[in-house]
Amino acid sequence: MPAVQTQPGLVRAVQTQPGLVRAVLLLAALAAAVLLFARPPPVWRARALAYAPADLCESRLKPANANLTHPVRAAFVVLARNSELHTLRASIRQLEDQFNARHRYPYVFLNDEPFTAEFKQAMEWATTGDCHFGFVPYEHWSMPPWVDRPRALWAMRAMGATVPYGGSESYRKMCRFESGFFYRHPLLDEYDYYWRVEPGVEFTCAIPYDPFKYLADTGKLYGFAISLREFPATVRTLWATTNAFRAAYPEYIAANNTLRWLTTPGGEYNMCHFWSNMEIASLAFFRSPEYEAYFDFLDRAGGFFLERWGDAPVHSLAVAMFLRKSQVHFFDIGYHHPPFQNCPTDPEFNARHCFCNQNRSAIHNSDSCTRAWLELGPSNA
Ligand SMILES: Nc1nc2c(ncn2[C@@H]2O[C@H](COP(=O)(O)OP(=O)(O)OP(=O)(O)O)[C@@H](O)[C@H]2O)c(=O)[nH]1
Ligand SMILES: *[C@@H]1O[C@H](CO)[C@@H](O)[C@H](O)[C@H]1NC(C)=O
Ligand SMILES: *[C@@H]1O[C@H](CO)[C@@H](O)[C@H](O)[C@H]1NC(C)=O
Ligand SMILES: *[C@@H]1O[C@H](CO)[C@@H](O)[C@H](O)[C@H]1NC(C)=O
Ligand SMILES: [Mg+2]
Repeated sequence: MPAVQTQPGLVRAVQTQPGLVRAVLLLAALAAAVLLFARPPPVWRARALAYAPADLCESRLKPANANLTHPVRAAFVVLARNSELHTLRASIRQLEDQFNARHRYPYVFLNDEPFTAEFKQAMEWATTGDCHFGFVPYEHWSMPPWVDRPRALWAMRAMGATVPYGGSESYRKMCRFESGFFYRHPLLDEYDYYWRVEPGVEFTCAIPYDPFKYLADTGKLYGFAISLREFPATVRTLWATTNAFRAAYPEYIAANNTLRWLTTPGGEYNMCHFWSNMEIASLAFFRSPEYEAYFDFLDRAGGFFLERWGDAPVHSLAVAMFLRKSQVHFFDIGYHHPPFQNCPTDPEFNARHCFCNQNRSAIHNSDSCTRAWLELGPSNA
């Protein structure tokens, strides 16, 4: 009669070990409370929802590349619309001629809408590297649910035509995606470095070395070609929010950081930023706990929509907080994203390998912050 025996056994356990039972009941109650009330914070909830349906991610591998090994796990990352096929094709042909035909690094194309068959075929033909086409899920391309939508729409209308894309919601989604999500796309999982390429840019000189390998060999984490000053109206509270982040996470701020590059003598933001449409950088930098904490902090503040925070100042403020000067590299390559360009300074290199005019280089523009970057003295932080 085992059933009869276990009943008194249980009763005896309750009588002799009331502490244990109380602990079990308390744990059960706690578990119920957690399940019922403690929903994850919005950022994590949004991230948990994110997915990239398998049928919207496609890899087109070139048989000739089957046995190719690269010195660095790296890829070009191109966010583009189907309608940008032709301007992108022109940019990629130049990139291939000036650099990639000799290296055959792969490409990752991303879009918030499915790529058309025509787009995929054109990119496959324009490139020497393997092509991967990825879909950006809604959760990574949207105004998050915790942003006050009427207030955001009002802010967009108010900014309107006073600054480029001031009234555009899709531009804001793009900036948020490029700030906090591109590096989380599953198609990037197998890479350590990326090079951002946009439709319509030009590569005006041969690139006779491998920038990815250069970063890896030197232990540098971020590279840029052009720096500029941001439109103040787009980042009204970005600096205050960044200061709040620094106060909340002092352990994340590098001892020898480069914040002095982008602050005024009065301690305000001087609007300097690396122009992020061309960056060659480490993905580990973006995937780091400090970068992710910074992005989440900004995302919760809502400024991507309540103002028009660009991914360029966001990346730059992160670089300035988390990296030393020696971890950042100025790639003096021939690069043109209208209306600004970088044209290499060395006259002999320029004459032999370029079709740009050094006099037109953004480094001569008073809005460029590149000279200030190069002349930045040692940190006294
Ligand atoms: N798929 C997709 N890509 C977009 C969208 N908006 C912008 N992009 C891409 O995001 C990048 C930045 O957008 P751009 O329009 O070039 O913005 P910008 O560089 O600040 O400004 P301009 O180049 O002067 O227009 C480019 O690679 C675009 O192709 C969009 O709605 N959907
Ligand atoms: C790749 O390597 C395999 C095994 O060595 C070989 O059979 C194949 O022909 C190679 N493919 C190419 C494209 O070189
Ligand atoms: C910061 O820079 C100083 C001077 O170059 C150096 O002595 C110190 O070790 C650096 N600190 C860190 C944490 O890199
Ligand atoms: C660049 O500017 C200098 C000084 O004004 C001038 O002498 C030179 O011819 C210019 N170069 C080109 C390629 O226009
Ligand atoms: Mg652009």
